[in-house]
Amino acid sequence: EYLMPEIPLPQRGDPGLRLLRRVGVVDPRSLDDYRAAGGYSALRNALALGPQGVIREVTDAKLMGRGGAAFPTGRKWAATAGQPERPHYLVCNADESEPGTFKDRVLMEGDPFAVVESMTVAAYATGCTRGYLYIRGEYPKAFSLLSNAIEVARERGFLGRDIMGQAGFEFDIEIRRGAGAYICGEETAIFNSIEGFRGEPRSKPPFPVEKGLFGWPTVVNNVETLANVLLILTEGCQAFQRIGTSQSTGSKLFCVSGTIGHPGVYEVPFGATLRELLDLAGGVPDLRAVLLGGAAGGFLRPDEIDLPLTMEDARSAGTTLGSGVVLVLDGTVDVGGFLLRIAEFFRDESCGQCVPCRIGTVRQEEALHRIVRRTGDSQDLVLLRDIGRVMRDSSICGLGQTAWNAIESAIDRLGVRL
Ligand code: L3W
Ligand code: SF4
Repeated sequence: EYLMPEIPLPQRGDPGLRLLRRVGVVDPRSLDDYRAAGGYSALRNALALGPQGVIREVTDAKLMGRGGAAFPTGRKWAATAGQPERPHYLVCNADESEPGTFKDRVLMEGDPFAVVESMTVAAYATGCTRGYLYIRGEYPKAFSLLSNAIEVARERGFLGRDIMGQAGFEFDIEIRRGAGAYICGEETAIFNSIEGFRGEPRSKPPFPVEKGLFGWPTVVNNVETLANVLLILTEGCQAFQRIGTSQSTGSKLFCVSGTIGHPGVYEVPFGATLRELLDLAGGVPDLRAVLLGGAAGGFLRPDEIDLPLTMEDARSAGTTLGSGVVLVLDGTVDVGGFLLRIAEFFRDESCGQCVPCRIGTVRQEEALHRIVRRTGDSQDLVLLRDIGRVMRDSSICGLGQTAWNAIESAIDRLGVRL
């Protein structure tokens, strides 16, 4: 059993912040509870709108992916729906392996029927008959609750044939569990893993929307992205867009961890500042830095925490919101040791398929170790930058391309003297 992060529910009573509205409120094993709390009204609305109508709503809501890359969901769905070949597949990416990320777990454990319903809506819009829920192996409770939700939904006519009485609408879900590899959260590595091959990323393009699982057009969406779709369909895209900013619409789940009073998952509208979020989580008297966006993200200094939390502001500040990681470091943290831990993580998790990342992550850790432990010479920093540039420019996937991000930002933006 893993420790459940504290879930404050400041969003309750606030009509704008509702991704977590059923978490801690409904019994996650009960479909009746779920329906009494609004469950399956989004799918009913989707069936009335028709597949094109659903894609239009999601596009007009300007929903962007919440797994880190912020790709427009409507564009992804339209691209898959438009592929003439059949079958189409849907994959819900519930691998959630980014260090400091635990938001999808809260949704899956607290509102598992919403995951099933949102996958069914996505399948309806994009013409998928089969969906895979790829969940990290370290989430046994979420796995059990989701397995139950799928089974119950199937028994009650919410999965299978003629779903909710809609003649000809057929869709079912299979769960696959990861086995501890971070890289299996990369969308094409998921395909290989499901197909029974080593979990190694494929080169893109072709993008999954054209050639994905088993070579067929495939939609891959993160759990939180799909949770937003339910809100768009029940509230309408106009109401959804009123929350957040003109470019970053809706609200966002942030995983606040590290040296802070009340670590946990917090839902705030896009545009709330980092300072407001830190205050909501209990504040930090002796703030040293915040790692925003995870191991692939970047550090912010204490004088930068008035940054509005939006995709566009994070980009302008040279970082990313990534998967919602807000990792707080106060004056007690050994920053050099923390960076070494990040380097060790990337060295461990590189799948080894391409040379720049396989060798680069090892050399990066070695050079950083010499610098932090003061056993090297002045050339080590030059070497570190060279390795970082090569990994960024020539690795196949995001792991190698971003393995130097946090370390570079600690040196250049935080002014950490190594
Ligand atoms: C159709 C095109 N589709 C791109 C699709 C692509 C994918 C999505 C984003 O994630 C992030 C990084 C970290 N036609 C398309 C297209 N797509 N062009 O859009 O694609 P891409 O390649 O920009 O990014 P990505 O490799 O999918 C990288 C974050 O992931 N990360 C870790 C995340 C971890 C979690 C978690 O633990 N829960 O989310 C590590 O790098 O933030 O920004 O679907 O197919 N022309
Ligand atoms: Fe594997 Fe790293 Fe290459 Fe990605 S960049 S394919 S993780 S070796």
